[in-house]
Amino acid sequence: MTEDSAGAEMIPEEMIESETEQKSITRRDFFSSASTGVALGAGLLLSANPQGAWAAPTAKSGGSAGHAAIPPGWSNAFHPAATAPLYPPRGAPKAGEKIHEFDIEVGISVHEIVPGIKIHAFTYNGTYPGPEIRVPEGDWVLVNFTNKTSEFHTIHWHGIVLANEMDGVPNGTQWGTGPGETFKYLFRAQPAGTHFYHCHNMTNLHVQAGMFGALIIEPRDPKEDLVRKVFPYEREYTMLLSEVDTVMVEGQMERMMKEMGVMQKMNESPKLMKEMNGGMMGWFANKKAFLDSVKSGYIPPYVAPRAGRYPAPNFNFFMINGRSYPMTDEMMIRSGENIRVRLIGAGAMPHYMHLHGHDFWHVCQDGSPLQAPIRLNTVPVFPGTTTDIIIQGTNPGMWHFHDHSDIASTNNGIFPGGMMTMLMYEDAAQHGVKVPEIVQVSS
Ligand SMILES: [Cu+2]
Repeated sequence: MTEDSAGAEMIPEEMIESETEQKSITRRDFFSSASTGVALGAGLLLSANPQGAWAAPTAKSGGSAGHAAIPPGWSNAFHPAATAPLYPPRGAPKAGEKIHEFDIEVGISVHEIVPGIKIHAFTYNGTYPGPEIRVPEGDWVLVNFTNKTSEFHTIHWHGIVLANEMDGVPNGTQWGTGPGETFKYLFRAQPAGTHFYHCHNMTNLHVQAGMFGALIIEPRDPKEDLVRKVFPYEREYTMLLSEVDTVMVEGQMERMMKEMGVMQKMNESPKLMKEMNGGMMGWFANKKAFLDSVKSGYIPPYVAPRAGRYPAPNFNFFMINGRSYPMTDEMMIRSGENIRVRLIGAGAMPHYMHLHGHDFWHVCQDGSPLQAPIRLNTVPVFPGTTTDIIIQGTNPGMWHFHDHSDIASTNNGIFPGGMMTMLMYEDAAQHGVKVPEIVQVSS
């Protein structure tokens, strides 16, 4: 425990799930019968399959891509209707359609970023980040979301084309899910590709505190996956990129516990929340109500912030899947192998992921295959975007893969650390390359 996390003692022990007691996601897959009991209103019919226009590759990928501008076999014709949903986003599961059911609970956990640095976290099922959800396109996803904290939370399904009521925007598409409440999210998994989910309440705190996770939608027919056709691969890695100001998170978690009583009262009465009309939390019925309040003396919190309440974050830890170097997981590869890496900009800062000793292919953006893959050695991953790359095993060794923004290569300002991992060749020795096993924590 560091001085930075001095607020930790303020949180009652019973609120905290031990990091060793993390619950795994439970999953039940079933097919819909006529009585699913979850209806979303009338369905919207679409007559065309917009992805049907995607031309199939015409040639087999012929070995190494070499210096070709575009890998052989890549063909992704532009289609003006391609952003129309493949399946109607509204409506309920019909008989015979598959439903993947998940139970997700948000609780408070202690999360260790690197040895010696622990923070209190809001976690989906006890892990930071939350569990990866992976489903085929077109199937239904049913998530029973239960809140075991004293705060309001939601789950926003980022990049998913779904019914408006399922979008997870608190006081927008739903009331925030309050203490002890359960909200059922039901949506079709579409479009295929790399996506993620996160809390949409007080995102500056809640996302830093751990409320995000990967949502991977597999193509209905994996054999028709353009990426896989051109770059056959067996192994893939998902990397959620984010950062945290540990001082801010600990301070605000402490404050949250102090306000617990008021929050619970508001939860008992959404009406009360409306009546308060911005008096406490800054929620207004509409723009006019907000402007009227300002005219009659209401001072928005950003005008005169109470000391220490909303400090701009000063990020001091930069993470891949919730851990900083040297605790990040390595990527494994063999000579001649393709691996797919799904990079997700889950935090608030851009990151510039750079691979040593290789070029790679940027193949998908925000889930969709690009018009043509782009050959790069550094790819920017902006907040809210996802970027899929293919790394080809062409240069045995141990290679750095990291955010090239130098501030993100530190832990609390000390190099090396942060958003860094290694591409490790399993067959390096067979190729005469000696790969050292070194862990460095200071320079
Ligand atoms: Cu939240």
